[in-house]
Amino acid sequence: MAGVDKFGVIFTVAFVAAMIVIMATVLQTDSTFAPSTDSTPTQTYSPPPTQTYSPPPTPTPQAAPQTSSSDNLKYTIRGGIVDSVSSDENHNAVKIMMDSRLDGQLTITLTSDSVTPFDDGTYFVTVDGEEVEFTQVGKRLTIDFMANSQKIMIYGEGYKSGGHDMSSMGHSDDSKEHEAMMAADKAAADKAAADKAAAAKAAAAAAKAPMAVTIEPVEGSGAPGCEPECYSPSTATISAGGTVTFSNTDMAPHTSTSGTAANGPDGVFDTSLIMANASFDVTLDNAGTYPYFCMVHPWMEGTVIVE
Ligand SMILES: [Cu+2]
Repeated sequence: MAGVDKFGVIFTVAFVAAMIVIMATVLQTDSTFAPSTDSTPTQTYSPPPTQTYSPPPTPTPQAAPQTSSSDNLKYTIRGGIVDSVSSDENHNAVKIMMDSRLDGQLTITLTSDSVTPFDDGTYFVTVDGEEVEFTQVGKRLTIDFMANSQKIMIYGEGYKSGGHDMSSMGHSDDSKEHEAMMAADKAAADKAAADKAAAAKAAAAAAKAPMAVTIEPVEGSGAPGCEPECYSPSTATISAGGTVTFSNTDMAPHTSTSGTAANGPDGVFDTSLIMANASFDVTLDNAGTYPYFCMVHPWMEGTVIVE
């Protein structure tokens, strides 16, 4: 019995001790849930920030838009990189040199300083010398280009109207524009030459000999001494089919007889004697040079040229 009791006492003591520990634990635990009746701040648990791994952005130069500004022009490009942007004042143009490995698109915002648009506010764009379509919103142009394109030119007022300066066209990297402009200039020159020829022809027509002319004996031609210009004009020119009016404004009667005083009349025409204040018309249809003289005063000689 004593052994049993001893064991029971030890068990009881151990049990009580265990209960005390349990109660203490429960009470302590309860205290954390009890409403706070004093100013002791409630302990709250704040977990440390979760560390998350963010890989650095993978550089993708061919696909990522490259945005920058050069020469005060803002642009964005896809499919390539821009090497340079510059204004070409001689051509009133902006030149964009680029390296494109893919089909891409350039969006650029122009300024009044860089290139002046045409009167309607638009521009003229070439990619490697070929005119291309583009989208324009205000001064922002969006230009598509093919892979391996190297140069975009944006032209404004003065390009189409021929305002470029010939002396400034020697840039080796402008060879295609140069050739295009030379071709345009040649066409313009050809047209100018054609216009000039047409004008010359018109001028020649305007300068064509008249269809009528009046020839008069000079005053006092009835006596020697007026030669070799006893008729005025002494050489007259008319067009074929034109008419020569021999008008006698002198006091003496005269004739105008084709031929020469030396060889006599040749029979082409003869006014016969024209009295003072009278006249005689001769119509000549065939081109040629017709000498004539006065039968009365053989020192009077003249020439009619028919063209
Ligand atoms: Cu005469």
